[in-house]
Amino acid sequence: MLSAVPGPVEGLSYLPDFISIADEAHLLSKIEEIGGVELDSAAGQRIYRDRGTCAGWKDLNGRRSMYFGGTILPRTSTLVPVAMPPFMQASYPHILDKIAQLGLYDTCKTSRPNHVLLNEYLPGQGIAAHEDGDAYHPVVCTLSLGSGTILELYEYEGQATEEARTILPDPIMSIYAERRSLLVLSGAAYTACLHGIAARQVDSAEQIQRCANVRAGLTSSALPASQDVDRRRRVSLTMRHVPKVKRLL
Ligand SMILES: O=C(O)CCC(=O)C(=O)O
Repeated sequence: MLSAVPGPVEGLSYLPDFISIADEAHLLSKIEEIGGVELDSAAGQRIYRDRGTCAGWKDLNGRRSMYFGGTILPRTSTLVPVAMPPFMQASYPHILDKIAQLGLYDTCKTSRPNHVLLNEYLPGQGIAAHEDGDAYHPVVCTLSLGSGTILELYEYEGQATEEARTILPDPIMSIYAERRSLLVLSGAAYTACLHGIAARQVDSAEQIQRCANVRAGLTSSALPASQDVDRRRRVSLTMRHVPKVKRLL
């Protein structure tokens, strides 16, 4: 069951074991295939193939990312749609159907996310605190594959204005996103906070125990109590709904 995570910020929900171990292995192998990495021996550089789905790893801010569903035009926040790969859409493990069943997107035209951003984090990599912005319906679901991590929420200092916004250095709340879990950001967590992942090799037992979902007993029983946890390669699927979609002729 998707549970609201109690804490100083409203709008976080968490569902451990959203997918099975077999689903996770299947998704990771399909992502590997569609990532299409090959080495350009002449230039000695990695080349990532685009297989007609807009997919293929791209280097972005020191880690690899790719997206499914199409490109979002920055000026108009409009999605130029491209079919998702079958393993996201029409076939096993039916992730987007499972998300639709949670009812989080019932007010959206298609009742489900239409855009998926994949981020790969190697141990020691993270993502700087940021907001997702208003191109999306303000409900974001993140599925973690391969490794857990700690997502931290940050606030702006005082009455922030668009021009002068200082981010408070200490997170206001943290969540342990276990592998195979679904984390949902909505409400104030989406609209009033920033989120990020510290670049670390290991999450200490203390850091994990501070996480609001761990304190509330919402994590899976497989999470080791009072142990440091090494980060491994993690692939996250951040699923969002873009309300404005360009009609293709
Ligand atoms: O990988 C994650 O869990 C977070 C990703 C994220 O914040 C983003 O892509 O905007």
